[in-house]
Amino acid sequence: MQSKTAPAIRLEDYQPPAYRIETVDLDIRLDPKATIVAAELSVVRQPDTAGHVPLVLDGDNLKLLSLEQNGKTVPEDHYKTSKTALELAAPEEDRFTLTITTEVNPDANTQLMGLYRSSGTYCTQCEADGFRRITYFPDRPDVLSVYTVRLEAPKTSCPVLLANGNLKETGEIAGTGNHFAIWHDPHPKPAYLFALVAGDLAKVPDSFITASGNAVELNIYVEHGKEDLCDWAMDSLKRSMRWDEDAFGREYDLDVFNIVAVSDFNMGAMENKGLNIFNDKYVLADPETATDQDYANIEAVIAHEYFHNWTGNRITCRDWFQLCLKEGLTVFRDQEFSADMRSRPVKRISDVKLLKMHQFPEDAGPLAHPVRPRAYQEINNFYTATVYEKGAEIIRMLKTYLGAEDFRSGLDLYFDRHDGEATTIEAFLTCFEDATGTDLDQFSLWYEQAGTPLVTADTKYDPDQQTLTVSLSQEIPPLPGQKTARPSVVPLRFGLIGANGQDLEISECDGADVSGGVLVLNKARQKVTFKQIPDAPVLSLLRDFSAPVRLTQTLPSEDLVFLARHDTDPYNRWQAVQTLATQTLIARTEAVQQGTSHTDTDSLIDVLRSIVDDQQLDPALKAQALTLPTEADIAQEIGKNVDPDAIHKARNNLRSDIGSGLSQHFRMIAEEFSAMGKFTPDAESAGKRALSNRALHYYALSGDPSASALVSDRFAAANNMTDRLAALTILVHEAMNGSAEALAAFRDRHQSSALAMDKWFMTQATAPQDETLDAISELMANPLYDATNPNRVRAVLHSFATGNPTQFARPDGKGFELIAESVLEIDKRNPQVASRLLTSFRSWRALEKHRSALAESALLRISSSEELSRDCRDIVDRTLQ
Ligand code: B3K
Ligand code: ZN
Repeated sequence: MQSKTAPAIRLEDYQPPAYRIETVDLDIRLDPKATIVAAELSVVRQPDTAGHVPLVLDGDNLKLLSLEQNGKTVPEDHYKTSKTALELAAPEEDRFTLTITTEVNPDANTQLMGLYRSSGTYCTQCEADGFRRITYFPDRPDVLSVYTVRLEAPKTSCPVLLANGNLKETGEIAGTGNHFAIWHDPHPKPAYLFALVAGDLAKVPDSFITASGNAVELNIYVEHGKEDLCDWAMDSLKRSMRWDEDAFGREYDLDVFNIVAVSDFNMGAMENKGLNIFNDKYVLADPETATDQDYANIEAVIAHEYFHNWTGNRITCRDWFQLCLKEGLTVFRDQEFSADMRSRPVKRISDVKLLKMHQFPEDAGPLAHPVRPRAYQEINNFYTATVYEKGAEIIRMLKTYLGAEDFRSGLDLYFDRHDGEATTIEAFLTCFEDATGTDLDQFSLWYEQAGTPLVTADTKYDPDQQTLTVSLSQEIPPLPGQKTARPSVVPLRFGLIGANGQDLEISECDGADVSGGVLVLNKARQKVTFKQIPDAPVLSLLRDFSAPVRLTQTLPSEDLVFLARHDTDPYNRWQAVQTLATQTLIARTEAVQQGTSHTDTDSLIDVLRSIVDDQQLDPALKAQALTLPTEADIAQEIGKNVDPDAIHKARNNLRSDIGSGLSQHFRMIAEEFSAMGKFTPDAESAGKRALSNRALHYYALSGDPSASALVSDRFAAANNMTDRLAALTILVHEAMNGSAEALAAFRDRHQSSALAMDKWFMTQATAPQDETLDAISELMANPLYDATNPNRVRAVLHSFATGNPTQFARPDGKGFELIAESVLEIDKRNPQVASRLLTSFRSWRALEKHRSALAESALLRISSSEELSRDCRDIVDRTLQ
């Protein structure tokens, strides 16, 4: 527990390990309260280690039972243990065997790091530093070892015994009721990829033949009775395996690939070699309990963990500062996979929405950090949107900048050159430099500089010269502790659109490389002149969101309307609608604050009408275009002195105006799709449901007296969770007649499914009414709520703090107090879940004075606790700094 800030770990202090561990032989006898772990390590001193230094092994909360070196008990004066380490006096030999026996208590492990039990099943989580809670070990990603694991447990309670790699042997131990399994993983790996699972689980088997003809056994393990919920996950796994062969030439490399779904898990899933462990939320699905979004998430997370087999496992990180090496690249790969499986533009829009919702505020607030941080207090706090999502954007920019073919050659070289290694961002970029001859020095600034660059673009057309001049600039707004940022390489995909809506051919241009429709901005200020342009075109810039920047472009609103109607780039067409809506919402927020009447919205409604009427447009895209920026998006745009109530009011008014302005359109769409028949989870059907439910929501706000009955009917008639939850959300969030009955009906129908009930919790926790705060206390007292389960905590508290801006930032301070109290309470058991919840305060300084003072006092209350975990101490200190 930390009452003061601990010294930071710094990238510049990196030292290679003094000892390597070639092989690890684990013999684990499982017991709920006293599991015995015997670890035999073959230790090798590194030749370049200066002199003989002690061997320091990490440990956390371990009970040491015995320690032997080359089969002999180590005398007590040859080693010492502390809370965090075992230090063995400098050994004489260059190679020796160390046998360590420790005892751990899985049932007492509430942190869900190391070895713990979830609903009676033993499972592990070792990334980033959980292995040290199982045995003493150099728990760092650059120590790679070959593991052999023997597991022993009672056969009746633990018929399933799993570890990484291939199964070598199984057997029974006569007279004990115990059985054992021996697993061997031939691929050297760091300790964070170790995993074991033991319990009474059902197996859903399948198989896959790799491109080279190797047969791979695939299994998904779940609680008994949930076998039927695994079809989609298995299908996603097989598609991921094939796709990685086709798109990146990467094949699977073991005889078996196991996935286990557990119900208590701190995050989404974990890529342990050959034995992925998942939060069951990202495995289990059927139409009755999972939404279209759940199906899409399962597909993406299954793919993500599978893709780590190459980007993360075969090639791992030298140290945790390089986390984005595996995470950014793997997110990019899973995004591309989903784009190929679904609609590419819709996938891109939803990825960018998530980036702007999570990463942009992080990058603009006190928790901002470079994609490759230079220092950390607690590495588990760096599994952030910046490392993951901005990290993926950097990879995408690299591809845009180099072109698809050169990108692929660089990546092939990376796989070839670094297979089996723990490496760095520099080594990764060098592969692209070597493969293509491009200097990536300036490009590499993306990894070093925190903050979202602000790009401005100003266009001037000269009819006499027939030129279009674009004046561009880039800068990163100042961040505490960061030197003035240097201009980076910003690839801006663009088009010049003529009056007929078609892109112009570009024949001549000065001031930038614009080949392949990408304008490369690499100076602080840059003037680009397009020549031989007979009529003034409209510049469509940052197409496909080709760089993670904020773009300010001086476009008259008629040009925005033009782009919203005609841009051939679906992302920018969507963005134009968003920009129009944002401008309207900001003006309306100001009007609410000043008590004046609000601005005209006819042009926005006309644009939305043309989108609804466009027969060519994919329903999923229409649904995206009809979705207004969230209240959090608007707050972010406003940036300071934020009044969440004014934003809420302004957005509600606009939604009602759109609803009544287009009520007949919405009614028609809602009715047209309501009889879609049998549920299928494909992207096309999901898109139709999204549009239908969006239309239903607007129609509910139209003021039409029949709307409420239509929503209630939809709720009652829904044959799938997507439609049922959409109708429930409308009823509850709009406080409509029938909402209490619908909530009761939902609970009665779904109370046996914890994952479905999370949606019930979340719907109520995000209801924007004042009563929600009391409702939350009731939800937390509900027998179906479990404060020790991370999914339940996220469904109630996290969704309240991040998805209910007016109630979280209530002017009486009770929303902040609820979350502060909860953080302190959860922190005692599970610091990772607590510190994640605590990050919901990150934008507190942008709030108006009264609310920011309330947030500050809630934060100070957390900070004054003497008992804080390192995880929460780190976040609260940075949030307040
Ligand atoms: N690598 C894990 C995340 C581990 C989080 C540790 N606090 C899941 C993933 O990114 O695939
Ligand atoms: Zn990952």
